[in-house]
Amino acid sequence: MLAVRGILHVDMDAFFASIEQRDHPEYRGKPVMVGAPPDRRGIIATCSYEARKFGIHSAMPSRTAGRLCPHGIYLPPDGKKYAAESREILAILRKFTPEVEPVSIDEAFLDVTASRSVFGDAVEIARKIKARIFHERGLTASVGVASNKFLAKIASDLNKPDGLTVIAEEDKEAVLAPLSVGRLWGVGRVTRDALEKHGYRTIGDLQKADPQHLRPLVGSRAQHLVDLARGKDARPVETAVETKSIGSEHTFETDTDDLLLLKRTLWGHAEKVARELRKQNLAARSATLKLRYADFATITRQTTFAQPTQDETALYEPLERRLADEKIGRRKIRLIGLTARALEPPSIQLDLFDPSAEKRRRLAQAVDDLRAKLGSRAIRRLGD
Ligand code: TTP
Ligand code: MG
Repeated sequence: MLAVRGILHVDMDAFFASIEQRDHPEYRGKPVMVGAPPDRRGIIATCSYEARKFGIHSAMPSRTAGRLCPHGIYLPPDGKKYAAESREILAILRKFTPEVEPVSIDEAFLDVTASRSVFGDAVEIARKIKARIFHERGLTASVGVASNKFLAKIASDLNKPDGLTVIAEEDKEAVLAPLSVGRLWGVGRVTRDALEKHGYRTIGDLQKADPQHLRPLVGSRAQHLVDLARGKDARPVETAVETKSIGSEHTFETDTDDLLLLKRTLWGHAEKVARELRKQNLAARSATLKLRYADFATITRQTTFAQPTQDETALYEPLERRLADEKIGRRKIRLIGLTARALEPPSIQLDLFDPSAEKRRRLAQAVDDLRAKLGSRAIRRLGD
């Protein structure tokens, strides 16, 4: 028999509000609403758990919230800050497996089936993820652990905030049974009303149902819904990379034809981009060199790597050759840039075939960690 999959669902607690409480200690322990102000039209995006005791929730009109909790703290959303936080959290998740599927700004699925031999069983990995998010980002997450996506998502919601909930294979039907049919994927208000009208109120009611009897209500989805109700869901975690490219560029104070200066600047870009790739745990399949001449004419030159890389030397060398091909000297350069493209989670297996790449990766990671601790000027690698 195939081993049971290890699927995690990670969902941050009161995400926008928790970030504000982290950044403003004076808001901690208090009802915090993020969204439109209480005296204006508009809604609350989310609120802290302290505010939920007043009956406030996401998508509630701000004026209603204002009546329920007049002395609460009302803050405008800072979308940029939340998106940046989301990327930091995803980077932590990708340390445990490349199989990460971001679902929204504060939630993701992970398939840790193959990571278990490295990090411990799925529950242990869930614990480690929660601890890292807490220590590195100062935020709490709720994590669900199960054998598939549907169950993991149900699980992460069962003990919020700061929860870690496991749904074991042998318990899955019993855990699902009391929940409303509205919790099943694909069951919106209309389908739920139709099901309830015919006596299917809980998931337990559907577990016993004959798909033939459901067909008039939900059509071709009948069998699928009964499977879900019984905790069966074969959908894979779909790895997607939302960052399309990572780049760095520099405009010189005065236009230059100094090849050494151009190369040194390009190396600086390669270092910066490689560091960001490692931070986001991504590797590039290709990279481009961008040159803008004094007359603003702009060219790009692309290189494709034999293997996806997050290594500065690998990024730099082919582009240095492209730069040399450009016969700098006839026209001066105004800007030079380097962009890593076609990003994907690095393949651990591929690295194993090239031990020197893996060694360089580890050295680079160690340098990054030290730099983060000591400040970027504190340590320089040979050749910097
Ligand atoms: P959720 O995960 O639904 O909510 P949450 O993280 O605030 O709280 P919980 O502990 O229950 O998970 O959504 C994540 C973020 O998305 C949330 O912080 C704000 C934003 N959001 C909206 O802007 N509008 C909405 O209607 C919802 C539901 C969320
Ligand atoms: Mg959340």
